[in-house]
Order: sequence, then C-alpha cells, then structure tokens
Amino acid sequence: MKLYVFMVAPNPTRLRLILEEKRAAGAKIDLPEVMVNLVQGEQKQPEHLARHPLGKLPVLELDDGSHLTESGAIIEYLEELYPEPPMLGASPAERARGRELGRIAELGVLAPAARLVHASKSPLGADARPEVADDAREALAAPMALLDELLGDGRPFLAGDRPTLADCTLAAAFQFVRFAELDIVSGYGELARWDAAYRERPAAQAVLVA
Ligand SMILES: N[C@@H](CCC(=O)N[C@@H](CS)C(=O)NCC(=O)O)C(=O)O
Repeated sequence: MKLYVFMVAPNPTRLRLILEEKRAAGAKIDLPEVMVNLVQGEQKQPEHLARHPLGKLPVLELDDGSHLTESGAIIEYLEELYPEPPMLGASPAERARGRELGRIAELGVLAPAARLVHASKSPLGADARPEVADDAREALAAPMALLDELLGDGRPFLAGDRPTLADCTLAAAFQFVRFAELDIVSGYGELARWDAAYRERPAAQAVLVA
C-alpha cells in the first residue's frame, strides 16, 4: 500500500497523525508516503486524477492497484488493519464517542477552518472572500465553545485519557490555521491548553510543521 499526502493539508495531516500515534505506541506500520504538491497543482494532473477523479488528497493506493479516497474511509480501513492502539476507542461505547467527537472536530472545526483559510490567505491561491471568511468564523464559534467546555474538566484529550481521531483532526485543523498566520484558538483557554500539550507529543512533532 501507499499513501498520497501533502504537508499541512488538514485531511492528509489528520491521517498521518493517527498513523504516527500508532507508531509511537509501538505499532509496525510500513506505509510509504508519496507527496502530491497541492501548491503546484499536481492534484489536478492526469496522473493524480487517475487515483482520485476529484483531484484531492489523501488517497490510499491498495496492493491490488485500486485507490481509496475520503480521509474518513481511509482512517476506518487503517484502523481495522492496525487496531493497536485504538484511535477511535476500545469498546463499542468508546468508539461511538470517538466517532461523535471525530465528526464534531471534522465538520464543526476542520471544515470551517479550511474555509476560513482559503477565503482569507489560501495557500492554493484562491481569491480572498471576506464574507465567506466571516461566515466560517461564525460557524466555528459553537463547536469551538463545545470542545472548550468538554476539556474544562482537565482531561488531556477530547475523549478522555487517550488520544483519538478527534484530537488528530483538531490538531490538523489548528495547524492549517497557524500555517496561514490566522488565529482561531485565542479566547478558548482549554483548547489553547490542549493545543500546546498535543503539539509536544512525538506524533505531533513528527508530522506538524507549523
Ligand atoms: N472529504 C475529503 C476532503 C478532501 C480534501 O478537500 N482534501 C484537500 C486537502 S485537505 C485537497 O486535496 N485540496 C486540494 C484541492 O481541492 O485542489 C476527505 O476527507 O478526504
């Protein structure tokens, strides 16, 4: 298998963080990464469109040469192949909570954060659209407040004592915003505490560049 990714891009990054969390805990995962340069538009070249007709990342190339797209589907597949340590949860109830928080982090934070970045200072060269950026900031407010409140009991990770998909997704979203020299964390004390602590983790140090 082979993983097509690019630095800083949030969906590839959350996937890479999950893999590094597993490796840091001792999992042996031999999954080469190939960079597809989004800034140079390589994702829209025929070679990559043959892997992903929508021209996006990440893509997992399977051993039979076929391709799996959508970070959520790839994450669930890799979770089944490499179940330790579990990055969704260790029991049905924990996995349900992991998926719930993962969706809040993805749809409530990563997606509007990516909209904010692309509408403000897009690394891919999209035109600035101030009204879209304002809408994105408004969309971020409730999910950020919810996650901030959740962390208010002093838990180290969103789902409790262990990192899950939700932490990896949030860390990927925050990195993308930092890379664009924007700020969405100020004013959320618990999320700022979580962010500083998460960035110290070996997995974060191995993957994050901003
Ligand atoms: N829903 C998709 C989103 C994929 C996506 O938008 N990927 C971004 C990087 S985070 C991308 O490839 N952007 C390049 C482009 O749209 O040209 C997933 O979760 O994989």
